[in-house]
Amino acid sequence: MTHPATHFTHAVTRRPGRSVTEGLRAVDTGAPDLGRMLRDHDDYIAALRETGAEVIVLDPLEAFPDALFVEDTALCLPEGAVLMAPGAPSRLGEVAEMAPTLGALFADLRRLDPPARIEAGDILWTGREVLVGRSARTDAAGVAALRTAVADWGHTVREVETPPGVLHFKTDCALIDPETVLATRRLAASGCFAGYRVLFVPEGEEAAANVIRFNDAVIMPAGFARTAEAIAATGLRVRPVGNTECARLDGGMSCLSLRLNPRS
Ligand code: CIR
Repeated sequence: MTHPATHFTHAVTRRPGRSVTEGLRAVDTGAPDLGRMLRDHDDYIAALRETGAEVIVLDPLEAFPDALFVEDTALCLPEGAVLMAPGAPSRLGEVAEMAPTLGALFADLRRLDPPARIEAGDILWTGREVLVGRSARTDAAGVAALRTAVADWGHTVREVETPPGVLHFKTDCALIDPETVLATRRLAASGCFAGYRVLFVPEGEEAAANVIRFNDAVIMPAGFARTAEAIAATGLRVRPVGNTECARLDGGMSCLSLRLNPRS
């Protein structure tokens, strides 16, 4: 059965540029290797296309080192899209760069404005509700602004917590189907997934929690065998993609795309 929270006709991605070596990171583990990152990015796009999706590939933005992490710029819902107000000052300008692309895909494009702060990496739409994790990037005003923006589309926003030290709420969880989330124990500990089936990421593989369910596939970072096994046990096709270079910038599978069903 298809559902608009897990099934998409389109994805939007952006190629990394040379300036990606200046991208934000919590801990410096060395500059990412652009060549390897580009190869992994090609494979990511291929993985999306294998599911039947049309993938829009935008040009790099050298002025914005983190611009490949397009997910943070917008929330796409069946009724329309909402442009975010990123909490990282260096990322604010990415939103205006994304607006024309989404404006061409959605007749109803809304925007959230600073000083409210909200990045869509903190947002998980489960089909039933919109979960938003308060984090170092997303504040109460951002959550409130989103709540107002999507109310007349019939969406309920529930504020949850992104634990300290975790960049975004979705760094540590993903939707597998409308009833099931993949999550780390540290994220689920707050009880935020009461009412959902939780598939726990095996201990030591916390970096594998950021996956995307995209049509028939779950696209996940390569190198996490136990998580891959747990996901495969649900009957879904597992599609690994290398993520070593984006991981240096705290980025993963969800960060690299906007997933959507255009609505004109
Ligand atoms: C940042 O710190 O903003 C980027 N280096 C990583 C963004 C990852 N995006 C995401 O989790 N949605």
